[in-house]
Amino acid sequence: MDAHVANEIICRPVRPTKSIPSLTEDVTAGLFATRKHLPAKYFYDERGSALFDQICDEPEYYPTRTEDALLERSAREIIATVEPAQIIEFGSGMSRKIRHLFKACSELECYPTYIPFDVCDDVMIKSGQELSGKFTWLEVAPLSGDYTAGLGNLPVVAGQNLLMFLGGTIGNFTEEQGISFLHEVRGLMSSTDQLLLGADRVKDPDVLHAAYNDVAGITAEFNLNILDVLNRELSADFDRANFEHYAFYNPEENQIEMHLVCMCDQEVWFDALDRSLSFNEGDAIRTEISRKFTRETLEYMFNEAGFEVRSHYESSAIPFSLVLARPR
Ligand code: SAH
Ligand code: AVI
Repeated sequence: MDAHVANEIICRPVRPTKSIPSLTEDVTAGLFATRKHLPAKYFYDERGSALFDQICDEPEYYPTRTEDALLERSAREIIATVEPAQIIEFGSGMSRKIRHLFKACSELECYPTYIPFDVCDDVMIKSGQELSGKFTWLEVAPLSGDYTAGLGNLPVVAGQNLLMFLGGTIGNFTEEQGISFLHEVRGLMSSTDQLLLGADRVKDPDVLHAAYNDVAGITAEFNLNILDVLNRELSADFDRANFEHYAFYNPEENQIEMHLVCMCDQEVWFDALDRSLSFNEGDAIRTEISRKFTRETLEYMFNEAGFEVRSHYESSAIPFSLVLARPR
């Protein structure tokens, strides 16, 4: 794996410490199963990342602006508490909200290195260039890779790290996966490191439903883009006109479930797999879960993963949580 360099922002690949399934293995295990599903990480090619960025600006998609406001309000307190030498952010995407922390860093004369860690190099390069233009003291050192492939090769500095996982992305894991990921993060940390986690909360189902069914159809486009990823990466011949975006809130599981529903009987050919897949009208592929937490389920997750909550910043009008936690 080579480093990806653009205008002085160098994305360094992280060596995996665990073996994880390849796209071919994920598709074989997920799409050829009785209940068809795909891991959500495959949404995020360059176009998928740009579409997610557009979703963040849709009026119905409250998480980004709600978390942004929480970060703006709490940034000084967080930086003054942690005084980080490094900020490592998992699934950093466009790194938009972090500007509040860097503004607080400038004011408090604390100058951490920023280490975004994402599967999508393009977004890290673009956002790294923007951030280092705005904060001239900032060194941006992106890491490129899959955070489920093990965190053993991250460049943590003893006792001075702020680790971040924002946007509610923890909700894209099952409960078991989320606890296991946070437990692994906990294993990297010494007693003075801290974790800042953004998690979406249970709320009015209509508000949740609208957020994943924006009238402009950007979320639908984001969902369908995963078929283009499969067409490109596995030389498949999905016709996206034969699928529809379907997202709903499941109140029993406290989660949004996003699907692509097949609108007719069809065969899809995967050249790279040398096999085809039959779909019947009405078959669905589950492409994402987005779990919504209560205060109790959040506390349970932190407790199971070996953390104690230090500060819990919450918004009341539209519930969302930003939690600063430290190893217990
Ligand atoms: N944190 C940002 C972006 C959230 S979108 C925000 O709050 O707005 C989720 C991000 O996680 C995307 O940028 C995607 O590329 C990244 N991502 C998803 N799965 C990943 C994985 N397994 N490893 C690394 N990055 C991943
Ligand atoms: C990245 N993640 C937190 C988003 C979410 O809300 O679960 C992804 C997303 N899917 C549809 N819209 C946004």
